[in-house]
Amino acid sequence: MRIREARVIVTSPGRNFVTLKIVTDEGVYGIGDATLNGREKAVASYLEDHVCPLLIGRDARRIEDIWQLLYRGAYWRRGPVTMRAIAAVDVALWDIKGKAMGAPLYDLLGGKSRDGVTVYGHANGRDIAETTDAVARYIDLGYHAIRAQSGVPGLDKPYGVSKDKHVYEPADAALASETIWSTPEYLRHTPRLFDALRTSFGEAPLLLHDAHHRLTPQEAAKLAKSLEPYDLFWLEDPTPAENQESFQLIRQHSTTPLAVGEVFNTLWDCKDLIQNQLIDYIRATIVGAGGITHLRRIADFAAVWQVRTGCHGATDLSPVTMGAALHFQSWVPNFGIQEYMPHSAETDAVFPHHYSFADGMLHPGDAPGHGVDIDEALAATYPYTPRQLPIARLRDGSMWNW
Ligand code: KDG
Ligand code: MG
Repeated sequence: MRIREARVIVTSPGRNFVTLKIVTDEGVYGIGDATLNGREKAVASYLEDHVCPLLIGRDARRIEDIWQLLYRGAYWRRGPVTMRAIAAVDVALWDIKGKAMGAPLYDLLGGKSRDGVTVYGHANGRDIAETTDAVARYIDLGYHAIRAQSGVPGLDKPYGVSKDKHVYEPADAALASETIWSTPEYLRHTPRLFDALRTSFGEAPLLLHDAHHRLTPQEAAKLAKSLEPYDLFWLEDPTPAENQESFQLIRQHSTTPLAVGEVFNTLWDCKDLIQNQLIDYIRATIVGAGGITHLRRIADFAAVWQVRTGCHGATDLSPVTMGAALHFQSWVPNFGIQEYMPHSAETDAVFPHHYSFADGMLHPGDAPGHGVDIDEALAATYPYTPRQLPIARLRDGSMWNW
């Protein structure tokens, strides 16, 4: 089964997505997601100019060899652009293999390890009262796990608070919009938020929070310690995971579980955090970390240290990534949780899919491959719209981490 065609589809049904479609000489095709929020065209060019020509004529069944060709063969390894391009090819080829064999992806990986994939939803509001209302709505919808973010008094646009209560879409301007950040207010406010949530909802809901890389190690330790009474499922990205040894400082002060890795691209980015037991959940996902072939290696490595998966699942990861992630998470033995932000109706129409939500879980469906398709005619009606993620500055104008 030879690859006859590989083409890139850039579409913007509510937000931008980059999709790779690989077609074989037997007519079976597969699709993969290559979206890199705010930098979409870089991956589209990497694929079109450098990867697609390499694929033509190759045996579509040789997924591992093609993965190694793209990783080792580029000489320039790793990074968000390269690894997304590799992920798109890898996922499209797994999709083809599943369709050719008439098997859902979870069966190719070794079969289901669970009945459904527990997901967490995103509750947010301009203040604690609004976030409390949002958590109540998620509980009504059947969610057992909820991420809670709230506006901070004195801060105009804190991370994670959306205009639209259901779809959180931070890439909101053609050129990055500016936000102001102040850590002291945030550190005082966040324990009050979780105190209010536990008072309103008791012990049962699994509560999560994302600090989005904004704290220093000492501040992160302080926050993790102050959140201990509220028994979080996880505290995400408390500090940028560049200097990974600094996580030791957080660990010394708190037992709040830590989740890191939505910006990681390979096992090399997370191996120290995992093997030194500095995190509890690894957030790497299919599109960010080289596809199923590489994410499987990360998950197996993490299992040795009882670190569990918590795949990134924001709306900038297309339904193709969500579908593939749900098959992966249905199989992976060391499953933790899956992030879920439903896509808009426009996005869902362009990417018809077999996954569905019931009782706090997503189910991948039983269609062969990953079960997500693309309606190319509809996709063509949504041209690319330049959008970038915001930036953050401190009150004195210094650049900070958004
Ligand atoms: O594109 C950036 C988003 O994916 C990111 O800000 C979302 O942090 C995020 C999360 O946890 O979903
Ligand atoms: Mg995050």
